Amino acid sequence: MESRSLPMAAATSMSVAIAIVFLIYTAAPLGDAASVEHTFIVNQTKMTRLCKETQVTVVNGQLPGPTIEITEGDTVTVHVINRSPYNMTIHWHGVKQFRNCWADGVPMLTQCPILPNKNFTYQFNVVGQEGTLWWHAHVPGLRATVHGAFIIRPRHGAESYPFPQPHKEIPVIIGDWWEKDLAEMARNMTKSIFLSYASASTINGLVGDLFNCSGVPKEGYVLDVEPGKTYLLRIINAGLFSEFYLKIAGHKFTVVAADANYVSPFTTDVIAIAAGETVDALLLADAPPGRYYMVALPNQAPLPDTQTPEYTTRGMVRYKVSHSAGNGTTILRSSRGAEEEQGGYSSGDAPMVPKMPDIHDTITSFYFHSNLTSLRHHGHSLVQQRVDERLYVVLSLGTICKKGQFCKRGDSDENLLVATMNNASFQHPTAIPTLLEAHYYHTGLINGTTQELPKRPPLLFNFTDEALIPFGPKEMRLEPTYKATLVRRFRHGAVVEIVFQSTAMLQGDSNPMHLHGHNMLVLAEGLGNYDPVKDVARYNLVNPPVKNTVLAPNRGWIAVRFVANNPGVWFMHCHYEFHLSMGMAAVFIVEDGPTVDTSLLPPPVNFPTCSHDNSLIQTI
Ligand SMILES: *[C@@H]1O[C@H](CO)[C@@H](O)[C@H](O)[C@H]1NC(C)=O
Ligand SMILES: *[C@@H]1O[C@H](CO)[C@@H](O)[C@H](O)[C@H]1NC(C)=O
Ligand SMILES: *[C@@H]1O[C@H](CO)[C@@H](O)[C@H](O)[C@H]1NC(C)=O
Ligand SMILES: *[C@@H]1O[C@H](CO)[C@@H](O)[C@H](O)[C@H]1NC(C)=O
Ligand SMILES: *[C@@H]1O[C@H](CO)[C@@H](O)[C@H](O)[C@H]1NC(C)=O
Ligand SMILES: *[C@@H]1O[C@H](CO)[C@@H](O)[C@H](O)[C@H]1NC(C)=O
Ligand SMILES: *[C@@H]1O[C@H](CO)[C@@H](O)[C@H](O)[C@H]1NC(C)=O
Ligand SMILES: *[C@@H]1O[C@H](CO)[C@@H](O)[C@H](O)[C@H]1NC(C)=O
Ligand SMILES: *[C@@H]1O[C@H](CO)[C@@H](O)[C@H](O)[C@H]1NC(C)=O
Ligand SMILES: *[C@@H]1O[C@H](CO)[C@@H](O)[C@H](O)[C@H]1NC(C)=O
Ligand SMILES: [Cu+2]
Repeated sequence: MESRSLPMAAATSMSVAIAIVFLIYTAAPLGDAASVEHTFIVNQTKMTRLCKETQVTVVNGQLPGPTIEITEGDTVTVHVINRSPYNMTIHWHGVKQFRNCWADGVPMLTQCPILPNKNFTYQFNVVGQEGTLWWHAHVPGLRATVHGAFIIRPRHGAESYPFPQPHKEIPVIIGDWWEKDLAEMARNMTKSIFLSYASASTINGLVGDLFNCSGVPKEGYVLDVEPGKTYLLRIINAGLFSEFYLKIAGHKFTVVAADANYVSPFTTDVIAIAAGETVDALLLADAPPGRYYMVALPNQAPLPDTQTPEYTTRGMVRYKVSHSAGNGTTILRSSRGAEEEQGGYSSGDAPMVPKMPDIHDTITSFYFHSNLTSLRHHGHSLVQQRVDERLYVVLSLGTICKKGQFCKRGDSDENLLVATMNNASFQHPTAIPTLLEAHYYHTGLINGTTQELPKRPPLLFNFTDEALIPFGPKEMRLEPTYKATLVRRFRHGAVVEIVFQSTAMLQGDSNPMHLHGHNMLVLAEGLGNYDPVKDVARYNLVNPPVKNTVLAPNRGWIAVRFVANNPGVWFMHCHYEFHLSMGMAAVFIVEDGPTVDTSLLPPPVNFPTCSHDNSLIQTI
C-alpha cells in the first residue's frame, strides 16, 4: 500500500475512487440498480404520549423515523441536516458497508460527528443483503428516538422470497418512550448515576392502552388484516435496555428471517427479540374475525438481580369484516369503521389477550434463539472450517476507584461502576483524527492511544456463579478493572471465532453483541460457563444462523465465527445502552487485502473533520 498523508491524500485518491466506483457499475450485469435519496432533518419536536408534552429528538418530525425502502444493489444517499443541539451520527445497523467504513456512522471511530447546524451526506451501496435492518443515531441515548426501519427487497422482486409472497409487509418497531433527557441520562450512566428509566414501551411509537393517564387508555398501534391473508412483519427492537417477547393472541408466527438473513422457517407463538436484533415473521390472518392484542413484554433477569421498572405495551390486530354485497362482490371494512360509521355492526367481544411468558422467564429467549438455523440456498455449507484466531470474551461489570488505587469495594460510592470485555472497560476515543482516518493514513496514532483487547480473560473464575450477583466478598475481589480504548487487529481474510461469555458479576444480564461491518455465524449457545472440550462438539457447522447481533444468554455463552474480510475500523459492542455507555465495547480493525478491491476506499467528499478548522463542513 502506498503511503498516505493526512489529509491531502483524500483529494489525490479521489480519482482512484471514482474509477473503482465506475468499474463496479459497468461490471454489474443489471442496469436496474437505482439510487434512493432521503433527507433527514434531525430536530427537537414536542410530542405527547403519557398526557405530557415531551421534547424528543427525531428525524423529519416522526417517531419512528422514516422507513428507508430499497432494492438490493441500490445506492443509498441520505442527507442528514442536524438541527438538534447534539452532535449526531447515523449508523446503518447491519448494512455491511463493504470497503466503505466511512459511512458506518460511529462518532470518533469512523467519522467526526455532525455538529449542530451542520450537515453531512451518507452514501453507500447495499449489495448481497436482503431483509430487515434499521438505522439509528449512534450517539449516547439518542437512538431511543432517532431510528427507523431499513428494508432491503430482493432484486428479483417479492416472487423470489423463499416463502409465500405476503399480502403486505409491515414494520413493527418496538421501542421505549422516555420523558427524561436522553443525552443527560447517557452521561449519567458513565458516572454510575442510574436514576432514569423509560416511562413506557412502544410499538411503532405508540404506548397503547395499558397506559391510561387521566383515565383514558392511550392510542396503540393497530394492524388491520383481511381474513385469510398473510402479512410479513418486519420486527425491530429499537429499545435501549431490554429484550422483548412479542405475542399476538390467537395467532402463531412463522419466523423466516433474522438480521436480514433468511432462516429455516419455524412456527412459534412467541418471538424473542433483543435490543438491536430484527426478526421477519409471517402472520397468517386465520383466526375468527375479531380483535387480538399484540403484546410486547420486556424480560429481565430474576432476583437477586436488581429489578428495574419495565413496561409492557400492546397494540392490536384487527380483522376487517367482510360483508357480502349480494352480487358476488365482497366489500371489506375494518370492524371499527363498521361500528362507527354504520352503528349497526358489532365486532363482538373484547379483544383477545395473549398469555405472555413470565417477566423473569429468560429460557424462552434461549429456546427461541436456539431454534434459528440458516436457510441454506443451493445446499452448500457456509461455515469456514479453518479458524485463524480464537477469542474468549468475558462480558462483565467491574469498578474503577475514583480516587486512585485504594477504594472500598462492594457497594461503595468511591467507585465508578463500569462494564467490561476481558476485564477492560472501553474508553471512547476523543483524539483527532478519528481512528478510521488514523488507520487509513497510517498516522501511528492508533498504536499510541489504544490497547489490545486481550484474547482471553486474564483471570478464570466461575463466571456464572449466582453468588457473584449481590455485592459481597465473592464479587469484591473481582471488581477492580481499568479503562482503555480496546482494539484488536485482524489480517484481511482471517477466520475469527469468538465465544462471548455473559457473567454473573453484579448482575445476570444477557448481552446482545453487535458487530459492525460483518455478519457472524452462530455456532452454538449454552447456559453456564463455556467448556471448550465439551461444547465444540455441539457446534452447528451445517446451517448456523447468520446475524449481526448475537445474544449471549443470561449467565451463558454464545460461540460465533466470522471472516474479517471487510477492511476498516469496526465497532463491536453490547446493544444494551447502559452496557455500551459503561464500556462494554471494543474496536476490530480489519487490514486491507492484497488488491485495490479488497482495500478500504478513500474517504468521501465533504467528510466532516474534527479539526478546529471546520471549512470542510458546510454550514446550512
Ligand atoms: C422539525 O422538523 C420537522 C420536519 O422537518 C418540521 O415539521 C418541524 O417544524 C421542525 N420542528 C422545529 C421545532 O423546528
Ligand atoms: C448542506 O446543506 C446545504 C444547503 O442545503 C447544501 O448546499 C450542501 O450541499 C449540504 N452539504 C452536504 C454535505 O450535504
Ligand atoms: C442525572 O444525574 C443528576 C445528578 O444526580 C440528576 O439530578 C439528574 O436528574 C439525572 N438526569 C437524568 C436524566 O437521569
Ligand atoms: C388503568 O390501567 C390499569 C392497569 O392496566 C388498570 O388497572 C386500571 O383499571 C386502568 N384505569 C382506567 C381508568 O382505565
Ligand atoms: C356489486 O355491488 C356493489 C355494491 O353495491 C357495486 O359497487 C358493484 O358495482 C356491484 N358489482 C356488480 C358486478 O354488479
Ligand atoms: C425450539 O423451541 C422449542 C419450543 O420452545 C424448544 O422446546 C426446543 O428445545 C427449541 N430447540 C432448541 C434447539 O433449543
Ligand atoms: C502498530 O502496531 C502493529 C502491531 O503491534 C504493527 O504491526 C504496526 O506496524 C504498528 N503501526 C504503526 C503505524 O506503528
Ligand atoms: C459455578 O457456580 C454455580 C452456582 O451458581 C455452581 O452450580 C457451579 O457448580 C459452579 N461451577 C464450578 C465449575 O464451580
Ligand atoms: C483486572 O485488571 C486489574 C488491573 O490490571 C487487576 O488488578 C484485576 O485482577 C483484574 N481482574 C480480573 C477479574 O481479571
Ligand atoms: C461535539 O463534537 C465536537 C467535535 O468533535 C467536540 O469538540 C464537542 O465536544 C462535541 N460536543 C459534545 C456535546 O459532545
Ligand atoms: Cu451487555
